[in-house]
Amino acid sequence: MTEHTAPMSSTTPGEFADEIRKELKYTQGVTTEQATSADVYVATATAVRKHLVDSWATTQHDMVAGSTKAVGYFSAEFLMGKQLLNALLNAGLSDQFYDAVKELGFDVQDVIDSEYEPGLGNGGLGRLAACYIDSLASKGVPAFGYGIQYRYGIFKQEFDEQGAQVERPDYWLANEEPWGHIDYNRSQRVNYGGSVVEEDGKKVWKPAWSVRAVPVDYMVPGYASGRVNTLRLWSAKSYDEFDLLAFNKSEYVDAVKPQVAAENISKILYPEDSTPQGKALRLEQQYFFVAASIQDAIRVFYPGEENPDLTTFPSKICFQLNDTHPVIGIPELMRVLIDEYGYDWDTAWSITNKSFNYTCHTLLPEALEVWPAKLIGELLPRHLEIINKINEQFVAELGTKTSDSAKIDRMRIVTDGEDPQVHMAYLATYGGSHVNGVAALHSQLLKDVTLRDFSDVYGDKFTNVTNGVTPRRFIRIANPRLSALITEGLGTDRWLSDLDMLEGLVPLAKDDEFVKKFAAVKQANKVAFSNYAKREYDFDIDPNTMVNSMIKRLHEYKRQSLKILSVISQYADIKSGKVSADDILPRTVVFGAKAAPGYKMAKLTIQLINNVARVVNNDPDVKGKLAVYYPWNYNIRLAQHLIPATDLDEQISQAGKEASGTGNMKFALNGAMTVGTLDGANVEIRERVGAENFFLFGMTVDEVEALYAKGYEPKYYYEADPRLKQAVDMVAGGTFSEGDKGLYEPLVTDWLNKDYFMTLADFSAYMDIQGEIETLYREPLEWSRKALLNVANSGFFSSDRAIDDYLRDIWETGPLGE
Ligand code: CR6
Repeated sequence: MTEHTAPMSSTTPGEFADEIRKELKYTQGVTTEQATSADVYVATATAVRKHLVDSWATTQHDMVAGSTKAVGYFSAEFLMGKQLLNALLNAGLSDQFYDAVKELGFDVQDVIDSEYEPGLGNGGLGRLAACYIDSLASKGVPAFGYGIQYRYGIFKQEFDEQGAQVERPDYWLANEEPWGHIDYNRSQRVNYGGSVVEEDGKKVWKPAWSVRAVPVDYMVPGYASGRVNTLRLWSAKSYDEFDLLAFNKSEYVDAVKPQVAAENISKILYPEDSTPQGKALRLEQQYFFVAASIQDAIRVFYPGEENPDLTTFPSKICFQLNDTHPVIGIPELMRVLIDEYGYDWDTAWSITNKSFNYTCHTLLPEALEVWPAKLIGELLPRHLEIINKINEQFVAELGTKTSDSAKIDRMRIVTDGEDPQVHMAYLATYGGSHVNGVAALHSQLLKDVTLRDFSDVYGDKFTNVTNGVTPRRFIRIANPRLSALITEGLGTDRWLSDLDMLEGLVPLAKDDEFVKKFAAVKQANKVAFSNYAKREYDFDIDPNTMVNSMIKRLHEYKRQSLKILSVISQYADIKSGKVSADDILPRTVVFGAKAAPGYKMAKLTIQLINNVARVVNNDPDVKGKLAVYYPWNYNIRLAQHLIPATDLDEQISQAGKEASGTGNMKFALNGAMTVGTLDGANVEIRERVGAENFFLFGMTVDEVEALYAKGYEPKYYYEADPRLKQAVDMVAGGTFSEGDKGLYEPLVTDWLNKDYFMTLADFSAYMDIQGEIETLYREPLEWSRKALLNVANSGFFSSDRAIDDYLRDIWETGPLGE
């Protein structure tokens, strides 16, 4: 007997079909006969929302009326992915949906495909935020996601004839968007510029301009919790409809200028991840959503109160700062408490300190945001004063803790000198209660290296929360075949809200029949992916080859170069007949990655990959043995299709550079084997799944440091390994640029002379482990057994567990009382 705990609405398919018909008619004004798949998608979304509204209202009521502290997750990015299947699952309407759509005479896939994926994030950090609000709701913890509803999300990636990345605007809001509810009645004013004056001994900020922040609310339904939280994304609107005076002079363009400027604030997502963008507009965006959210939280938790007692604020809600982007919230809350509610500095500081916590997502010191004080002063003059005062207090406090003046100097939140700079990570560390890294190794390195001085003095603040991913989207929805098999194996579907239960599969790894079923699931997923790739990209992927994927942002530290050099080497070996036809293990290598538009090396790497794909895929000598595909515009939808179909996953960053990674977790949970370095969360994945079930290679953090210290010379490695030399020479010699030796020159020069991330130094180890990988793959049952053990031992990487860690160690709160 299988136990089913998944939510199940009592609505019948026929009733749900009627609901969809009604929405078509009364909301969209089309008859079922006139309707298109896109209409049916919108009508279904509207109908599902109605199923969730009561729980949404109750959750909000219980949150405000009760005494459970809520969480405000502040994030400049929420990479939500498509909403329909997730909402249906959590509303208990998945089965009814399939039947209802059929009854209405539509193709289910067409309806699902009609949803346009919102791209309001760059990569891991934004997707993590989406997983966390899913888990918070699924645990019944009252929470808000607070962010920005960008009008243009991450660019759409295309490749031109030469294989180079072309960025196209992603005007996602030009499509019907049934999920967000724009609430003009709960807008907030956000001020900028101007100056600070003294009035009656009080500092008064006289801003020069303001923007209206209008909330767009998205329901965040929990899985099997009966709770629905809110993702509140702010959209910028102008107050000055237009300047009539200018208009009368027929200067229409001038008349709408302020309006256009104001609305620019939420217009576009910056497409850089891991590198800060020191642009004024970016700071405007950061302040915009944070200021609106803080006012909003006060409105929500002290409804109608003129003079709320804000000393209770930290018991109502705490704010998590997702990276440094929302750190301006610290001086903002100070300003609100002192200037608007009349608290003294110390009281305000105590409230602020308890209200904020900070998650750091990087190890690269240059990736921590630093703003010129001058820029902050121009845009937020009162905040700069407050930041300076925080800095003075901090430096004085440090004086009582250490006599090391050089250290105090290094730690200053605002640097000394002519052009002072504000260190947002330092402000966050001092201004909040806790700082966490995102994997065990990362948190250790934060303490030992990146924020070492701070951990010396404020050691208690530092903690680790290893990232996690939601099993609802990344197993249940992305991989229904595997979900069904897990449920069969465990005799229950409760694992979907308690992922540690996957351990119950460990004994089944000894059962050959079960392992064969598991292998059959993977094979079916590969066939499904091959069909998808044909439909979407016109690729001809052979599902009987090993599917080997590398999907993530394009970054030098992630080392897509290492992968493509190895592919080139394999290609050369097959072509030269060095390996006999019988020894070749047919492989399909799939890349997915966007590069920041201004990141030249990354873009050149994309071009190289595309051209290697072109050469390899058109070469009859390697047909059926090696193929390379690069589906453009990697997004969550593609991830949901590719991850379940992958045999081998690449996590090959230079040790000490990837803070965590979350793709690695999704792959392990979907039964891919990983080839990886001891970096980020790979370390913990390997510990949990077992060293024998993980393909480890490459230098460790210590070895990397030692090599830097010794003086790294990439040419030495190039000369030492003929496979590497051949691969680099082929790139340099024009094999992948129709004889043009200039095209990849910047890449080749970098590899041979600088190679900061030591791709060349790790190349031999990477090639050597391929033998081990291929040997195991030739034993399908053993491979599948190990892959199954990856699934069984990866329950720890659920975002539900990560949220438990945050609740226990950082937020000190939990589910709403009944
Ligand atoms: N780029 C890290 O690089 C981590 C995510 C989420 C990143 C990545 O290793 O898994 O955050 N960092 O914690 C930043 O965005 C600054 C990322 O996504």
